[in-house]
Amino acid sequence: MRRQRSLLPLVLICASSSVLLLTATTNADNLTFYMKADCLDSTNYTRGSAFQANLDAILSSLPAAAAASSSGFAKNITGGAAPDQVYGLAQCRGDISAERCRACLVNSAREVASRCPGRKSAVLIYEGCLLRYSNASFFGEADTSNPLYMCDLDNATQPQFASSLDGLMRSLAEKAYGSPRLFAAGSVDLADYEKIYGMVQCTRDLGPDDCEGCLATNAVSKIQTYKNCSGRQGGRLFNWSCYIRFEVAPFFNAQAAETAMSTGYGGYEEMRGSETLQYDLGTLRAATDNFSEEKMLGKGGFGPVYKGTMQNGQEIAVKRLSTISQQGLVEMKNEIVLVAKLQHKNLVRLLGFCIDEEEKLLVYEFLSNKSLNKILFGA
Ligand SMILES: *[C@@H]1O[C@H](CO)[C@@H](O)[C@H](O)[C@H]1NC(C)=O
Ligand SMILES: *[C@@H]1O[C@H](CO)[C@@H](O)[C@H](O)[C@H]1NC(C)=O
Ligand SMILES: *[C@@H]1O[C@H](CO)[C@@H](O)[C@H](O)[C@H]1NC(C)=O
Ligand SMILES: *[C@@H]1O[C@H](CO)[C@@H](O)[C@H](O)[C@H]1NC(C)=O
Ligand SMILES: *[C@@H]1O[C@H](CO)[C@@H](O)[C@H](O)[C@H]1NC(C)=O
Ligand SMILES: *[C@@H]1O[C@H](CO)[C@@H](O)[C@H](O)[C@H]1NC(C)=O
Ligand SMILES: *[C@@H]1O[C@H](CO)[C@@H](O)[C@H](O)[C@H]1NC(C)=O
Ligand SMILES: *[C@@H]1O[C@H](CO)[C@@H](O)[C@H](O)[C@H]1NC(C)=O
Ligand SMILES: CC(=O)N[C@H]1CO[C@H](CO)[C@@H](O)[C@@H]1O
Repeated sequence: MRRQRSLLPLVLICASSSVLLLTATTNADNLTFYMKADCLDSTNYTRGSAFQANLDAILSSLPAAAAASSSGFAKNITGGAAPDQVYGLAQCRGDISAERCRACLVNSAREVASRCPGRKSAVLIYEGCLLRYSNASFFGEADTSNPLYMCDLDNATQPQFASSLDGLMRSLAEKAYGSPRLFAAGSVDLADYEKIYGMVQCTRDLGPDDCEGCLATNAVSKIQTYKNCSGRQGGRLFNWSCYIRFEVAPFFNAQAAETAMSTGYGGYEEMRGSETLQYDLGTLRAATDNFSEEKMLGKGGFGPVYKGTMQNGQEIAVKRLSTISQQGLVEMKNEIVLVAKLQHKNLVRLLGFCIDEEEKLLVYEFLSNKSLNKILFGA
């Protein structure tokens, strides 16, 4: 029998060379559990400078922007040009609510200012969120620094632990880099009433390939052998680009994680409930001359696509999903997943949708060039 997990487990925190022993609460709910701050550049900005004003602006706007985005992620650039320009990135763990996302990042913004006062570049990682800024662009660039790790002091006792963990983490990594949120979480049965819970994620500015590199090639294959994590029943390995964690107790919201993995767009249910994204059928009829032949741009696997013009002049593309009732919703969900993936590469934006008794419609921004055709009708 494995030992009962204590309420205040000892956690070993190690950064390349320094080794610390800390007593900390690592319970599931502590999203502001502090993992690491790094004042990346020793150079200070000038007090009262334009850089500082831009930094203040970006740090105060990013938490709300990330929380408001359906993927819990935001990046922004303030200031017109170097040297006053500030690049900022904020991201929340894939399974947490907008409210908790915002709270976590507001905390980070405060904490980063006190841990790295005056610095031109810094990053702060909490369990639930990551905040990073710099005077130079780092978007889309994978970080290649050494990973940091934290390990439970308790050792796993089950003989099959290592192979089960390996299988779980590999499958999660594969799911994560194939998903728009670059996030996956799940569990595997270990023995009666025992499971291993795992989570993996990359920062959402990375492309799938860099995410795969960070997760599969590096982190997942290292987690069990990395320094003092060997044989432990829990651990985290992370750098500024990706993060993996495993425990023998649940630490994520399984249902929210499932939703995040399947749509990456904040969840299908969330979309249904979201007022802003919902279009009224009458409005879309009016915009497309009641789906007239003349407005039809073409026909794709899922149904015809019409060009529409909103009352304010905005041009849209409306996809009318074939109404094989039951299947309609499945198609729609697939479509949202597809578009969310494409959205990641900034191709075409899904503006919203309309679900009505007889019609299921997806509304995109209208692009006059080929990429729209490719997306709407398939390659
Ligand atoms: C969360 O963890 C941090 C340690 O990083 C601790 O200071 C804080 O009090 C914890 N919060 C809660 C609610 O347990
Ligand atoms: C930067 O500012 C911090 C805090 O004000 C100070 O401790 C540090 O010495 C400064 N670094 C340089 C290089 O001026
Ligand atoms: C970017 O930052 C500026 C300045 O804080 C803010 O006004 C703007 O709304 C932000 N944009 C996004 C997309 O968050
Ligand atoms: C950012 O700041 C560092 C340190 O002052 C400087 O070396 C670098 O050139 C700056 N980068 C940009 C793009 O301004
Ligand atoms: C776990 O195993 C390591 C190495 O085998 C040992 O040094 C350590 O004391 C063990 N930890 C516990 C809590 O038993
Ligand atoms: C991040 O950490 C991994 C984990 O081992 C390391 O190998 C990698 O070089 C770092 N960066 C990326 C993008 O993988
Ligand atoms: C729109 O077209 C449908 C048939 O496709 C028709 O039943 C409906 O009356 C039309 N509505 C308007 C406002 O023309
Ligand atoms: C053409 O497509 C690219 C993306 O492939 C997009 O960035 C650009 O804005 C499009 N041009 C027009 C005129 O829509
Ligand atoms: C038990 C164990 O693996 N201990 C190692 C922890 O890490 C330090 C520094 O890397 C090693 O010296 C120990 O042998």
